[in-house]
Amino acid sequence: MIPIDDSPIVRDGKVLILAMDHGLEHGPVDFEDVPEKLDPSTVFETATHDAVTAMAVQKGIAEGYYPSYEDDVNLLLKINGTSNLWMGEPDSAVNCSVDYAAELGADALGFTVYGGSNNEIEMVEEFRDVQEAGRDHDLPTVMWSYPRGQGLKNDTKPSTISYATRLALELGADVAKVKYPGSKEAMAHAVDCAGDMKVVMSGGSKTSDYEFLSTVEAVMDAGAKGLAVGRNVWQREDPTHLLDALETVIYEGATADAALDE
Ligand code: FBP
Repeated sequence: MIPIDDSPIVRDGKVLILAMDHGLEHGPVDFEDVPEKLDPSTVFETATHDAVTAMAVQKGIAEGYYPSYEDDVNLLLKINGTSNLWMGEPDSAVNCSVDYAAELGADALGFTVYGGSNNEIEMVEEFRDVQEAGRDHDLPTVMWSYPRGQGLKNDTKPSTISYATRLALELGADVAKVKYPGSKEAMAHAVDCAGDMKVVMSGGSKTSDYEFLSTVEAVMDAGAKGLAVGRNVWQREDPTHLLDALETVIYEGATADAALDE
């Protein structure tokens, strides 16, 4: 097993994953204000920024577009996913094998687990297969650890996010991607619950530069190791400007104010 810090998806112990699986998870609605981003090449171009340690996509996007970027971008292959057309209890179809992800050039695997869903048992069993096959291929696994389901009314409350990070640690994830629990203190507790596993924040819907960078600053102060972000980067007119600022906050410990002054 390769230490996670030696993985290409980690830079100086930190992680900045650019996610673009929204066409599956949310549908074309996320591209309404940025129709040019429907072309995955545009987001792969953004992912060539030095701040980005990996780009997270589904199999079809990797097959079609990654060959042109494999020298410049690390690939995080998302192994499962669900569309917004699915109206049932939270679940996520496994749509790619780990062997095939490795063949496509993946540097890491991504897998969603909806703890608390009525489908949790099956999802965790599927995660077991993916995590163990990942070990065989020396591919770390990033868990999108998103507790949700009919029994969970608030999926970002502090105790839920702490449970999400702990669950990921105990199931063998290398990195847990969780929603922001609303405060630095709550994030610090979620990080404590994760032991030595890396915790990164999920980006969420687009906010202002300052609001987003301030939240990232709080999350880094809380001991998190970075971000897995989509819309807050690629829905911007100038993603590079925000990535420049994120680079200083994540890797150099700059404040949001300082990062925006540069
Ligand atoms: P954002 O930064 O745009 O929120 O993306 C992170 C992400 O986890 C994506 O990988 C995924 O498509 C989406 O959020 C799923 O979010 P949700 O299930 O909460 O709608």
